[in-house]
Amino acid sequence: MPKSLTEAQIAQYREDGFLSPIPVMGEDEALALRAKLETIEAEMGGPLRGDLRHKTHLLFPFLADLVRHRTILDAIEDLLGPDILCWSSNFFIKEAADPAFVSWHQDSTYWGLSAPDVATAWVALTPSNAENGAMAMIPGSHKFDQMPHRDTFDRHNLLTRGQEIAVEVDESQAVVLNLRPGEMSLHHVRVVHGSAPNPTLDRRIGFAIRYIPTRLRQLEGEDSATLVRGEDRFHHFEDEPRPRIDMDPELLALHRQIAERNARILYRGTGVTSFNDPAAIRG
Ligand SMILES: O=C(O)CCC(=O)C(=O)O
Repeated sequence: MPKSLTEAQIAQYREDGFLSPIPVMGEDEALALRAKLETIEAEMGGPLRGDLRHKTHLLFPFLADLVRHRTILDAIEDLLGPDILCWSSNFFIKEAADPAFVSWHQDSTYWGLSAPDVATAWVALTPSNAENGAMAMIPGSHKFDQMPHRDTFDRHNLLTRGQEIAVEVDESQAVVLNLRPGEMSLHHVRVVHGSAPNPTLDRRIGFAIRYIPTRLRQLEGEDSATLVRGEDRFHHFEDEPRPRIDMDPELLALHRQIAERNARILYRGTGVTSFNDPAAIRG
């Protein structure tokens, strides 16, 4: 018996590789999260950059709560089962009138995980639509195997290596995911997706949360994750602590170590070793 999705929604996810939109919280609540982010940005003197966009739930209690949000986890449990790790999270922020974009790609390409059983909950903190560069998906493309990608390191490409699929994508099949603040989409780690720039006068902000079942392994080195539901009987990933205060100095040091280790996995073979490397700064 599913926790929150209907059997039809689960079947649609399995068929298309994504599901959208799913309400998570009220619009007011999502806009309050945006305001919280923007207060932090104002205090820090600008948008989060480099490793601060990676696993940001280890640095701020409001994001630690979001990755544990019951509505999100109920839907994830319907797709991945009861024992769930939050493996990662990333802010995808497109500024107003911003050339930043995301090329067609499969998430699985450089993540090093042992199986393609990974679901992303992409939570909208602003509207996300065809006008401001929402994600678009190619239905059914998650059923393909891993496809070849090439790195571009285009500085406007929000992906780590600016990677793009090295084969033709039939864009006429693309489905744009329209979200209101407080809604999420769910997508499979192998589905082909991307997004266009944001020419509008407001920012487009999404927080992408990557969930895995506890049985998965990291094949490319040591890794850590946050148990967010159920039990971890495998201990393939080191446990991560929950932040008590914003930018807790002890967690900041740990977060940096974790991010550097993750960067070595995600950038392997490129010479880049940190999200703070100039070649890795995006947006
Ligand atoms: O936010 C975007 O436009 C792209 C995000 C993305 O590729 C992802 O969450 O996997």
